[in-house]
Amino acid sequence: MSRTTHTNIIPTSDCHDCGGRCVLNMHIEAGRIKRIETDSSRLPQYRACAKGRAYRQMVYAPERLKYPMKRAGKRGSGQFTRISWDEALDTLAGEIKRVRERYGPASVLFLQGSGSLGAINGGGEPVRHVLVKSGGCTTRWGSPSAEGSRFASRATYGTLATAHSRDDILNSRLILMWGWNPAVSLHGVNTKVYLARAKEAGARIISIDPRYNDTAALLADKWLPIRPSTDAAALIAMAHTIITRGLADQHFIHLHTSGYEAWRAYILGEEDSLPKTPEWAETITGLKSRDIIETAVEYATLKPAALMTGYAPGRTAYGEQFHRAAAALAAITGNLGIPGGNPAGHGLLQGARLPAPTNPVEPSATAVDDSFDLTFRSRYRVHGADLWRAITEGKKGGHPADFKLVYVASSNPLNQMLNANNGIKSLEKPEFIVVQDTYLSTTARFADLILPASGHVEHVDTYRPSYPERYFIFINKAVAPPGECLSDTDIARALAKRLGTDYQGGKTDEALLEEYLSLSGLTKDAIEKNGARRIGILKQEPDQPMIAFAGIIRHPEKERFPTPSGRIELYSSAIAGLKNPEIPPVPKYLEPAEGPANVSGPYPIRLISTHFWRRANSCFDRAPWLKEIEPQAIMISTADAEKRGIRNGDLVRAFNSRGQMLIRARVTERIMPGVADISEGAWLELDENGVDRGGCPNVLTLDRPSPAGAYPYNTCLIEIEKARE
Ligand SMILES: Nc1nc2c(c(=O)[nH]1)N[C@H]1C(S)=C(S)[C@@H](COP(=O)(O)OP(=O)(O)OC[C@H]3O[C@@H](n4cnc5c(=O)[nH]c(N)nc54)[C@H](O)[C@@H]3O)O[C@H]1N2
Ligand SMILES: Nc1nc2c(c(=O)[nH]1)N[C@H]1C(S)=C(S)[C@@H](COP(=O)(O)OP(=O)(O)OC[C@H]3O[C@@H](n4cnc5c(=O)[nH]c(N)nc54)[C@H](O)[C@@H]3O)O[C@H]1N2
Ligand code: SF4
Ligand SMILES: [Mo]
Repeated sequence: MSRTTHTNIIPTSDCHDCGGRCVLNMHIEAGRIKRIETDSSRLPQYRACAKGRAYRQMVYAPERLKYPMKRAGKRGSGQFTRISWDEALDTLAGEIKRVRERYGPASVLFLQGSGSLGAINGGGEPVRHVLVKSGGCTTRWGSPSAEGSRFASRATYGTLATAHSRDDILNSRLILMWGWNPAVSLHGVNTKVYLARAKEAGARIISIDPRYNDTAALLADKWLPIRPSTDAAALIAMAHTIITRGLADQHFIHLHTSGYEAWRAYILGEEDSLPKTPEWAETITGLKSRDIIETAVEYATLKPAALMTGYAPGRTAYGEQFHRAAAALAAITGNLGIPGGNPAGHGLLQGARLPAPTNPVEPSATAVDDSFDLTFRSRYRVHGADLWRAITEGKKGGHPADFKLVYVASSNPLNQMLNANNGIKSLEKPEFIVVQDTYLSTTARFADLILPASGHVEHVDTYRPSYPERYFIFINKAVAPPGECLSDTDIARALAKRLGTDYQGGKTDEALLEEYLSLSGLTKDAIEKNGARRIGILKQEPDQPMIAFAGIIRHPEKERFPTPSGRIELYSSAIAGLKNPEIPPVPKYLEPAEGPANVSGPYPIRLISTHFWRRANSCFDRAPWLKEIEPQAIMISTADAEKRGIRNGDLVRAFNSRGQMLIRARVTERIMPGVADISEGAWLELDENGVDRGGCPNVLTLDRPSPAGAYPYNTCLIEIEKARE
C-alpha cells in the first residue's frame, strides 16, 4: 500500500435473502473496495459470514450487468448489444403502453423476488409501485419460502406474528429442530449462538431431518432421520401418543383452543377407522415407532419445550399440513405463549413497509393476500408453481390474462421457480420480456431488454428485518455503481416519468429511508444518538425475551386470538368453508402424488434441495472464492451409491421425466437412504443436449402448487446413475 493512499471505511451490508443481516465495513481506496471487515462492537455481534467477506468478488464479478442492453440473437441465446438508457426506457414505456392498450393492464405480468431485501430499493418494489400506479399489472402470489407456514399460522392463530426473540430459547428444556438447520440455512445471524448457549444450559436437542445436518452435528443429542414430505404423519402420530397416554394439557386445551374433538376424532381413527398410531407413521415416515413415542412423551412432559420448525418440511406438496400439525401439537401440550415454548408458527418479524398504491386489476391487496380461497386468489394473481403454465395457457387455462409482457425485477424465476424446462418453453410466448437485475442471471439471458441495477453497497438503504433478532443495519454508499447502473428506485423514477406518473411523490432515497425508519418506530434522535449511521448498526435487543401470545395465554378473559373463534383453531371454520378435501379443516397427513406410493416406480429417490452456506438462493453462485471451497454436488447415501456403483466424487446423471443433470456425487452417511440433496440456487447451465451442468435442482422439480399454496420444492422423485466422465 502506498503511504499516500487514503482509506475510507464505510459501513454497508449486502442485502440478499440469506437469512442473516450483517455489518460489512468496506475499506475503500481510490474508489475501490480493498478489504471488508465486520461487526466487532459489543455483544451481541452481527458478524458477516464467508459470503459477505467475499462480497468484493460480487461487486466486481464479470457477470455484473453494466449497461442497458437489447437482445441481439435468438431469445435465450444470451446475445445482447449495448443501448442507451433513453432508448431502453423509451422502448420499455412504449411496450407497456402498447400491451395495456391492446390487451388490458392484466396482461402485463410483473415478477418480483427476494434478490434484494433492501427496504428502499429491494424486492422489485419500486418498479411494482410504478406499474401499479400507471395502470396495473398481474403479480405472483405465495411465498416460495414459506407459504405453508403462512397459511397455517393464519388458520391456527389468525396472525403471522408468532415469533419469539431468539434469547428465549435459553428458557427451553427441550428443543425439537424439525427440518431446521440454522447454523447453515440461517434463520437469523445469532440463532446458532443462542442454541449453543441453551445446550450449555442443559437443554436437550433433537433433530428430525433426512440429513444429519451441521446444526445437528454440532448440537443435537439425537438425530431422527425422516423421509421428506412425510412430517405431518410423524407429528400426528406424536399427538396420538400424547392423547392416548393422557399427556395432553386439558386445562390449556379447554381455555385456549377450539376444535380439539374434531382433530382427536381424526387422530383416533373415529372418522376413517384408521387410528394414526406410531406404527402407522413408521411405514410412512421411516421413523421408528418407539422414537415417535419417546419424542412425543418428552415433548409433552419436558416442559417448556420449543418445537422449532424450519420451512423445508413445509416446502412440500401438502406442506401446509406439516405446519398446521406442528402448531396443533404445540397447542395440545400447552407449549406456547410461555417462556421456552414456541407456537411453531410463521416465526418472522412483520416489519414496516413503505406506503404502496393499490393495484387497479385487483379488488384489494389484503383481500387477495389474506384469502384462504385459492380460486379467488388465482383469479387475480399467478402462483409461482403455476407460473409457466399461466404464461403458456393464459386465459384459456383459467389464468388471469394472456400475458404479453413479462417484467422481472430482483427475481430469477427461471432458476428459482419449479420445473425450469417448462419455464424455458413458456418464455417463447410473451411478446416482450424485460429483466432488471444486477447480474446476467439465468432469467436475464431470456430477456429482450436488460436494465442494469446498482448493488447494495452502491446506494443508500437499510435491510428489511425478517428473522426475530432486533436491530437495524444501515447501508451507506461505499462505491459508485459500475458502468451505467442505476438504482432500482432511480429506474422506477425514470420509468414513472415516461408512464405519466411518479414514484413515491418524487421523494429522494434519503427521504424514503427516513420515512421507513420512522414507520419502524425509530426516531431521528435515537439514530443520531448512537451514531448508528456512522457505525452501520442500531441494536435494539429487548431486556426481556419477546414471547408470542403471552398476554392472551395469561389473560384469556381479556385478550383473544385474532381468529374467528378467538381461540387457537385446531379446527378452522374458514378452511371448512372452502369445502376442499385437499385442504381439510383439521391438520391431516395427505399423500403427495410423488410420494410413498411411487417410490417403487422408475424414480425411487426422494430429492430435496436445501439452502446452501455459500449462496443466498441464486445469489453468490458466481463468487470463485466460495465455489472453490465447496463445489456443487448431489448428496447421496452410501447405501444408494453402492447399489448403483457410484463412488464419492463420481460424475452421475440425476434425472426424471422433467429433466436431467450431470453432477458430482458426494457419498455420505449423513443423508438417509432413499433421499438425495442438491442444494438450491446453482445457476442452470443447459448444454446442447438439454442436460444441466450447473446443478440447478429446478430442472427436476414439479411445478404444481400445493392445495393451500405451499411451493413443493422438496417433493420430487428422481433416479441417479453413474455417468461416463
Ligand atoms: N429447488 C429449490 N428452489 C428454490 C428453493 C428451494 O428450497 N429449492 N427456495 C426458494 C426460496 S425459499 C426462495 S426465497 C426463492 C428465491 O428466488 P429469487 O426470489 O429469484 O431470489 P434470488 O435468487 O436470491 O435473486 C433473484 C435475482 O435478484 C438479483 N438481485 C440481487 N440484488 C439485486 C438488486 O439490488 N436489484 C435487482 N434488480 N436485482 C437484484 C439477483 O442477481 C438474482 O438474479 O428461491 C426458491 N427456489
Ligand atoms: N446460508 C443460507 N441461509 C439461508 C438461505 C440461503 O440461501 N443460504 N436462504 C434463506 C431463505 S430464502 C429461506 S426461505 C430459509 C430456508 O430455510 P429452511 O427451509 O429451514 O432451510 P433448508 O436448508 O431448505 O432446510 C432446513 C433443513 O430441513 C431439512 N429438510 C428438507 N426437507 C425436509 C422434510 O421434508 N422434512 C424434514 N423434517 N426436514 C427436511 C434439510 O435437510 C435441512 O437440514 O433460509 C434462509 N437462510
Ligand atoms: S450473506 Fe447474509 S449472513 Fe452473510 S454476511 Fe451477508 S448479510 Fe451476513
Ligand atoms: Mo426463501
